[in-house]
Amino acid sequence: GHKGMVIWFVGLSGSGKSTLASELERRLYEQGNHTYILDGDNIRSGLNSDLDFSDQSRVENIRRISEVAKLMVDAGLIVLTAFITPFEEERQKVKNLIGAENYFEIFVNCPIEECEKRDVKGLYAKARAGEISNFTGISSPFEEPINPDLKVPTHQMTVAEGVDLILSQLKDRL
Ligand code: GGZ
Repeated sequence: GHKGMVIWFVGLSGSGKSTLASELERRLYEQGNHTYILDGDNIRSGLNSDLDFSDQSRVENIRRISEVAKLMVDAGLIVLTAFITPFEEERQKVKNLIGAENYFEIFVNCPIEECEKRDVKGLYAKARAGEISNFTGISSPFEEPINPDLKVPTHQMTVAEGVDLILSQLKDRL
């Protein structure tokens, strides 16, 4: 039995946020927790389908997600979010809205060179070619988190090691 909380992943496209979130969800579920993942697949396609990748839309994207996450925390869920969340000011607002005691911020600090080398979806190539504008890390800013609860360098560890690290740090917060 746990109280609701938010595990908020921050990082570049291709850094591994969604991969870590789904494996972490699997492990938390095994331990009897009730979880929910918020990511681009279920948020940007629906609730936030009116938003693009301008700075203003990213701010609004994160604002709505944080309000949804807050409702889910009130319902007692462990919410895992996987969004770039490029601005420090927005991350501070999320933390204030959710409450610091229920907020755990994970910086998936894979360097852009490695994200671009992976280029899982071919988006970096398109951004370099000018086919995608406002692309984070190339033509749109990414502000590194100032004080994350944890950093997970996915270029230096396996998914399983990353999730073990998260669970070890999360233990006394669950
Ligand atoms: C960044 C973009 C862009 C641009 C499409 N910039 O790797 P992905 O594909 O699956 O995840 C990225 C996702 C980023 O959306 P977020 O909601 O996480 O961003 S933010 O928190 O800044 O609001 C990427 C895809 O959308 N994508 N165009 N221009 N990522």
